[in-house]
Amino acid sequence: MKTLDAQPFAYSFDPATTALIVIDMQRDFVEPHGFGEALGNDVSLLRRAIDPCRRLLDAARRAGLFVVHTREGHRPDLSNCPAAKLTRGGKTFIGQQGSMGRILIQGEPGHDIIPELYPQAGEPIIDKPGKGAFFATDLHLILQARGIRSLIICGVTTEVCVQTTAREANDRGYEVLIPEDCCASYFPEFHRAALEMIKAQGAIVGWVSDADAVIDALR
Ligand code: C5J
Repeated sequence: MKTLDAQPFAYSFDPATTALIVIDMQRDFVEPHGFGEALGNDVSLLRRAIDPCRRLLDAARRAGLFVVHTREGHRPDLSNCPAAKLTRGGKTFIGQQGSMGRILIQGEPGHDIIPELYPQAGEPIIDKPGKGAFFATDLHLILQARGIRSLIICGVTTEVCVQTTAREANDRGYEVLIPEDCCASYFPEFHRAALEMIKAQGAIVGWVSDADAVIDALR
């Protein structure tokens, strides 16, 4: 077992039954001209998570952790994009042509994971139509088949896909740890509030730590 300082109290995990889940580190969210920017966001705010994520990813790979990546997106014919999501806010961005291809559409350049965190051979990529990585995917089956019981969850954005996935994971019986500097939001106050909610009430959803503490524990 490895133990590290975390909030609200120390967190212990067994690397053999722990997976690192990297949520939606896609060009559409992190780079200009994608989905994030189409929604009016300053995507540069998300880039603070890239270096801590890369260091954590390297450490996880060295330690032999099971690594899983996710991508949010939809089929080219939009058949798995509910109308409520397509027209949210009265405007349609998903499926529109942008400079990185059609926005949030599987197979387009913008849908791909950023080069800094690109998956290696053998690391599953979960394509998800929703915010949570467990909804309408085979993530739970894949983790169960590997005997995974704890998840280290990082990626973007903190209060949307990271938090939704953490809540889904908690309800399925996984221990959840979030390294705060490995997540980011277009709204820094939402980042802070989401992490407060996760670790409140004695880790009601999970624990919060940072990249250095997890990397040290993995050494
Ligand atoms: C959003 C995500 N924010 N990956 N997706 O729409 O957090």
